[in-house]
Amino acid sequence: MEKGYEVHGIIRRSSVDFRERIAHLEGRPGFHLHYADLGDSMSIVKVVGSVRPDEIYNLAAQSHVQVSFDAPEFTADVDAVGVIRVLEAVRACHLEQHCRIYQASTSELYGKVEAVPQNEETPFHPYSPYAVAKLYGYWIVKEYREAYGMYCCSGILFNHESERRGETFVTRKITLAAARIAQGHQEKLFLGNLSSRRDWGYARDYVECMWLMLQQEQPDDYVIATGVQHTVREFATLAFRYAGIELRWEGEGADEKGVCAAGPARLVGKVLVAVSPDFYRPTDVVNLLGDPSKARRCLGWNPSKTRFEELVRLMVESDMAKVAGEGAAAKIRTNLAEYLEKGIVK
Ligand code: F7E
Repeated sequence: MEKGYEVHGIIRRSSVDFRERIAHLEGRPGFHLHYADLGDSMSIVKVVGSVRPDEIYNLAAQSHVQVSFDAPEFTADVDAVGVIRVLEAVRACHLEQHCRIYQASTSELYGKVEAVPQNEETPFHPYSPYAVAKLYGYWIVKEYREAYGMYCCSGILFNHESERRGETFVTRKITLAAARIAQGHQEKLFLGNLSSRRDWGYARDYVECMWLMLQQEQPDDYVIATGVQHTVREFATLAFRYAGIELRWEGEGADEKGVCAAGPARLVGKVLVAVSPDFYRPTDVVNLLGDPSKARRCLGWNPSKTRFEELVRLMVESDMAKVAGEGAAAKIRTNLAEYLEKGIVK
């Protein structure tokens, strides 16, 4: 919207409304929402036909890797067949020579990695139902580009995080827990594989790159990453540090623990982080590191705009404020109950 676009988004019908992450956009001129679902071809055809978009950004997916083991069929329907529904909707509306399409592909395609770091030439080895479904999306986009001359691209994005990240992905789970523990609202954080390595970047920077991909003369696929890798353990250490808590790691494997070495007196010596095998995956991708040279060279994109430390700081600061706000709101509610009881307010 900052670029002056009129933006049409699709939302799914649900009995409860979770629109917190776009609440700041609703009601703005040039921002429109439509009910549609990637599992329902006609709904996509109707929206594409009425809006006649210049650009489509398909970020819709069942995007949680662990959940894809529990819901593999749904994941395949939305993440694989959903892509063809978008491509076919564009063709059905005779927009294939006009509308440019961005497909959110993923570093999970490299899965059980065959080389480190990974670039556009690295062989894929998907290692979850999510990754297998996304691999179909990647290839069908390439196919439609070659078969019909459509301007469609896949961005092979490595993990991109922000203050708005869903609370069950590991980064946000950690920053929110660090903020809650620091402010006395949570005792302990349970995680899975602490040694898993990821190339984490800032979503805001990556979205800029998605847009750049659609502004080129020729469509192409690009790896988007920072080229820097950290473990889950390192992310947690830094996040707790920004929340005012120094962690000391003890033990190994399922017995590893993050103990409070320094911080608020009530926490020192306590186990704040522990491992729970509930968060282990049947197959886990453990060594992702992207090589963003092509995006830097061809798109002029800067992979180091927001560094790892800055990303963790932004996320922790946001969650510290959020938790403090929730705490204040809870306190107001408690005071109100007391005032009502004492007849101070009616
Ligand atoms: O896991 C390990 C976990 O769920 C990262 C999605 O956006 O990025 C994301 O996929 C790592 C894994 O993201 C916990 O085993 C340890 O090795 O944050 P995550 P992801 O699976 O990398 C890619 C690019 C996508 O395309 C996906 O859509 O962290 N881990 N302990 C944990 N992960 C979670 N979720 N929870 C834990 O407690």
